[in-house]
Amino acid sequence: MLLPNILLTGTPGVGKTTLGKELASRSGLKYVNVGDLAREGQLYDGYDEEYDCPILDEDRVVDELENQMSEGGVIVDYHGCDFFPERWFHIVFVLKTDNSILYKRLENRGYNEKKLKDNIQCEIFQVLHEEALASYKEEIVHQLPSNKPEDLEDNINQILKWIEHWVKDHSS
Ligand code: DAT
Repeated sequence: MLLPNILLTGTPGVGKTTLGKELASRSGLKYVNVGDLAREGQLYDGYDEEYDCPILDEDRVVDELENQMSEGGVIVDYHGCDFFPERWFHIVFVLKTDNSILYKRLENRGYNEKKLKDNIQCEIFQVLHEEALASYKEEIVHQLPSNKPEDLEDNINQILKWIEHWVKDHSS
């Protein structure tokens, strides 16, 4: 059976991991967290002193994922999306969270002032939405609200329905 690949993107803290894991367990699709994948495989290329974090080796991440992406049925979670091959994804969801809610979530994560400010600005200026629109066809890019538990439930149900339709359309 053919299964679609789904990209979940958005500013850190908007709820990609929460949605991705729950969606995977309810759809049977595989969940891949690119941050975890990079950490496990040390897929890094240098260190960013300003942001105090390793720099992702995007080419190695793409190589690492290529086989499973061509098989299909993968949910990818990352706060960036312009380096994945466009052909990988059948649909792209950009999660959105209100600033005050996102601020609290990131504060709880122990982010320092600079990291907090940069991430809130990233959300205000819709950086990931712009990046998604610049990297994928407009008609496959969708924004999803991600403020409260009911949003999570709505998003899961909406995506499960979309998967069901996609599978029906691609069987025969
Ligand atoms: P991300 O993977 O985008 O960095 P996350 O899934 O780790 O984000 O979520 C960050 C925090 O927000 C975490 O404590 C769970 C919470 N959260 C996620 N989605 C939510 C929602 N729809 N309603 C309330 N809290 C949510």
